[in-house]
Amino acid sequence: MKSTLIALPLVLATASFAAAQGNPAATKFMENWDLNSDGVVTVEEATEMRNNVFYSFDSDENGVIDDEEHVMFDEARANDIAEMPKGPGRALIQMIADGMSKEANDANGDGTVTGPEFEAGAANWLATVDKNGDGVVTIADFAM
Ligand SMILES: [Ca+2]
Ligand SMILES: [Ca+2]
Ligand SMILES: [Ca+2]
Repeated sequence: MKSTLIALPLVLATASFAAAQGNPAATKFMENWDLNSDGVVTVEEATEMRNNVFYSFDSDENGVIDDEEHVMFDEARANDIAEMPKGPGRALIQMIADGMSKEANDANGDGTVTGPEFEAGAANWLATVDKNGDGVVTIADFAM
């Protein structure tokens, strides 16, 4: 059983709902994806984290996430969404999770997702979270 904390480490059981930003999902996203803790998630950091996610779900390590492996990956993301209280936090997790779906990353439409396909999706995925369009994700992008 793969840990969902590896897939989407932003949703932890210890999430503080008293977070100053008022959105626990945003706080957790920054804590886990801002690898060097400078308050900014760059495309490089997003790429590295997505690689970690990819390899944690490529169970047989053949460089491809196939349908069987996607079952577990989809389940892990669904669990993370279900754990969030309804509201902006859940909507945010949904958006982030959708960006890691097979549909979003199977660039050549052959039904599986390769490491390079998943990695190439990082920039577009980050752009969907980057609401103010400055090319990086900061806590400011989560103001709602
Ligand atoms: Ca950073
Ligand atoms: Ca595989
Ligand atoms: Ca931004």
